Amino acid sequence: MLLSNSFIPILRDNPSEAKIKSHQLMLRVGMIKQASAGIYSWLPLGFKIMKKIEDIVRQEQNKIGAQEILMPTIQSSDIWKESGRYDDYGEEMLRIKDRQNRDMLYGPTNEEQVTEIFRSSIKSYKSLPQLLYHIQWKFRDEIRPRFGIMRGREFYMKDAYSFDVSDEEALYSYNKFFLSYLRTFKRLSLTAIPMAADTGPIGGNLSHEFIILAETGESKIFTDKRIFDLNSDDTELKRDSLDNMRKKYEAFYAVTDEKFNKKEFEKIVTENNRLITKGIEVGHIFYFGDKYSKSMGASVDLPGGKKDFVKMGSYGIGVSRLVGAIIEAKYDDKNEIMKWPLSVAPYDIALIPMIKKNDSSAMEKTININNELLKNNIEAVIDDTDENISSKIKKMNLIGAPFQIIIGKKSEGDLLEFKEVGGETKNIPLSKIIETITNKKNSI
Ligand code: P5A
Repeated sequence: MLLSNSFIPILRDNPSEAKIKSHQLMLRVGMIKQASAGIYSWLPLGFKIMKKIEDIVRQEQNKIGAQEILMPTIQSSDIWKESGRYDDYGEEMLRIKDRQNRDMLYGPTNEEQVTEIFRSSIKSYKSLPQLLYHIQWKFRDEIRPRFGIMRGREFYMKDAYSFDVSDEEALYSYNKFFLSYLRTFKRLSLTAIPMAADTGPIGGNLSHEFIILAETGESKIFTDKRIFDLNSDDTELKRDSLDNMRKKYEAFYAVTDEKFNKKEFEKIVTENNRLITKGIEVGHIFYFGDKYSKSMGASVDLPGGKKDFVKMGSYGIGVSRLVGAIIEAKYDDKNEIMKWPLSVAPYDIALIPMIKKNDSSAMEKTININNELLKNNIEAVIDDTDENISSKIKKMNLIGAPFQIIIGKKSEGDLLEFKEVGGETKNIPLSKIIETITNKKNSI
């Protein structure tokens, strides 16, 4: 991609309305454009990154056997009246009337809609479990939309729903999502800690929020810091293995402020292991049994001829919020350097030619390099403008491709001036650069 042809409107300075670094960077490099309070258009750079995040989320859902569907953004109020949440949800729900004067709404979440789909087709325990998910826009008329897309009114969410025959089976499903969340956030190069949390308007009594540490986060957390040393690498999709994984995490104190109890915290966690800090909630999972299936009549035939209401859970990831969360975790705002994890980087590498007047050689060399990169599935962004080299590097540091090649005096013959952002500059041949990037990509 040539920068001169791109729609990446970069601002010289940080926009004054943005209070946290993710919001600043997103406006500064033109990833998003506000349409109205808490509602944004996604411009090419931001959209590209969000789509890459979405792909990883999708792959990890598919790996645990969840099936993708797409439910509408606009829902009928009838199903919400059945579940009893039409009145409970309050002013956060955007209510709409159609031309027939029917009450409609812009979905803030989809428990009712998916239960309605389930009950109309699945009648027997033999068809269980069912894990369904979609990735769709939501609307919540938040009192205080802020920090850009972090707390938007319109936002992009992956929401999954599980249907099982018993509590025991439902917890197996819950644990599959628990694992898939740990794997998803790891691939996004984030350390997200599962924390016992309140269930709020979704309901139920078992719930975990997945939180990444960030000073600017809205969630207050209280935890035993040893939980950060855990990983789920050896967990398999089997009952015992999943059970052990969740137990391993639950063995450490980790809660949000709604669940915090000072006495308990100080009793269980020794002083040097206590961590009280803030974080960003990037995912939230719930188990609520028959809360929706009972009120909406979603039951299945059991082996002995009896019927029972299915046991359900729901599982959310804030896909649009993750764009901001990754910036909060990775952006060095003092030096104005963003390094996107290779798994979601908008471009793999930046090519920065030093272009002299009446001399096309640097640009020709750059195009040749780009052709070689393309053959190897490496996507580059090329600064073909005639700005000076330091402002070009500044721009590329904000765009955040994780690698850079400067095609100038120090790139002679076969040896190119190459660096991984944040690392040392090396003079190496293109073949070596391709090998380095390909190896890193393959290990994601
Ligand atoms: C779980 C899936 C639910 O809605 N129903 C379906 C359940 N959970 S939740 O915690 O309310 O939301 C899931 C995730 O969505 C993100 N999120 C937001 N992102 C941006 N702006 C918002 N206003 C917003 N509200 C929620 C969070 O990442 C949350 O974990």
